[in-house]
Amino acid sequence: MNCDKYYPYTAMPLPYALNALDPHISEYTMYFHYEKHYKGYVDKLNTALKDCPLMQNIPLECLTKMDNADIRNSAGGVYNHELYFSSLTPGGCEPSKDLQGKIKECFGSREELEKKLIASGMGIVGSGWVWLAMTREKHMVILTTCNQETIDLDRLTPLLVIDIWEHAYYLDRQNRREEYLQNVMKCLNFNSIEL
Ligand code: MN3
Repeated sequence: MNCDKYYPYTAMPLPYALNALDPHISEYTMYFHYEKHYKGYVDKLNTALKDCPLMQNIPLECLTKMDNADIRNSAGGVYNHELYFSSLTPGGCEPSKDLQGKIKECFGSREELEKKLIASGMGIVGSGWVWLAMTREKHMVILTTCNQETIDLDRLTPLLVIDIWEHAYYLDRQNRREEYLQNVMKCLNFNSIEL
């Protein structure tokens, strides 16, 4: 996640090359997504915080809940995208034994988990995010948020997130969101999850 926890924020380095997720997600899409959309949110957040000295010492996680819409949306744009890029890895990876057990306990199987992630992504009207998260009771759940909203980070630990904004897939797949989601399933970074 963001190396600089406080203002001024700098962009997280992409953990893989721009073309590393090809053919599931093209270099062209990753270029615009990482270089333009994500870095744009980092800039917007710094601009929004520039004249708010009291907000500059508040951690990013808390900024995602602020009343000020400029700050909240920009902070969500930074936080959500950093988790999204970290949720993907070239070629995907197998969950650890412990994680496999947890997935079985909460969803029945990895196949069922993937089906539910895809169905949740298909269910979003407009732009948003699909989250795999852990409750305080150590139960894994799937949640969705709209626009740049983040899940309640006081009550839930985010494990993976999938970007359902059209910019995440439109260049590659136009309106075929399900095809995008199927391809994301092949890139999920289960190694990023700590139980
Ligand atoms: Mn995005």
